[in-house]
Amino acid sequence: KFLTTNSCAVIAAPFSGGQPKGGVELYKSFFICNITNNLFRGPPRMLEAGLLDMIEGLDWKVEIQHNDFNALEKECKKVVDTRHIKNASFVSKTCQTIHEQIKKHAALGQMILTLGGDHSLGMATVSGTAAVHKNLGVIWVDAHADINTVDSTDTGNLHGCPVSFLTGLTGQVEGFEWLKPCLETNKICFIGLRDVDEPEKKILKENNIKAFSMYHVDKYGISKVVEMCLEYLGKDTPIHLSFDVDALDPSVAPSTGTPVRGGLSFREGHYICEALHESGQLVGIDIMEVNPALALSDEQQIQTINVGCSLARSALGETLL
Ligand code: 6HN
Ligand code: MN
Ligand code: MN
Ligand code: MN
Repeated sequence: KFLTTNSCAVIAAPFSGGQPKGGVELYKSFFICNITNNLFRGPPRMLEAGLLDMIEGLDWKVEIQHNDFNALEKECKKVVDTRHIKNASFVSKTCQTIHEQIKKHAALGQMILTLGGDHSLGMATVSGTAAVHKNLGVIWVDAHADINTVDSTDTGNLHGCPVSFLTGLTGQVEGFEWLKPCLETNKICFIGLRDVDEPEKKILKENNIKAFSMYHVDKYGISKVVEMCLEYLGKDTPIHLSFDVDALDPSVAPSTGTPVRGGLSFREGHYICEALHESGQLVGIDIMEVNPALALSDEQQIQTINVGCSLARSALGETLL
């Protein structure tokens, strides 16, 4: 009811500037992975696995937007970031680019699927859909709350901060003037949390933010948790799903930058995607932090790429029957 086409814009965002580990960004493989004909890593590996055909098979028209941020990265390296947050200019410029792309596609009434890349890209994806879909609600599936402010972050990695930028909790940050607060703190729900920094806990409490940790998933079951999220956000709310694959248990999605034990099962993760598809309220989907370069084996790598693809398919309407 919020989309006016059956077209899905797939935004490939090979970007790792929001955190220190390479691999979520690379198009070309230089070392690692000896699986056959392996030309791609990072998000493009999900494309290589045939994701676009799979999406077409679900009766979507697909439009793909490729990106290459290598030149931008070199340019940004020359800028000295004075603040303690890392790669601020590179993150800001990349996110601004992706934000514009998403805004354009969302304005055409298309579904947006963004393949990350690290989760600092959430600044771009949520602000992009929010620019078109008024009163946007967000379901942020993650082991982490990603709500550190520029003052509270102890790592300085911007993938731990996107939610505070989107909500304006961090205040206007120099160099991020393009990004205006676009998400009310009562329009976001977290699912899967289990590694939340102390200052983040305080921020969540003080702002009364809806958050379901793994404790709540165990306590209520995933179907009840998703139901409570949908009820909380409301039926008239377009929804953006930002799925960090580290929400899944490391046994399900091992190849990611900040794995935390005790996560969602394969089915719990997919259930979230299926239920949100069923709601008819989805306007944007992020599959973030798939990092094939961190796999300890080809098996782990393929497993994580495949789970990224299947989460996307579930959110786009793949059914089991
Ligand atoms: N992610 N809270 C930690 C930090 O560095 O601020 C971890 C953030 C992880 C972010 O997984 O998208
Ligand atoms: Mn995240
Ligand atoms: Mn995370
Ligand atoms: Mn931490």
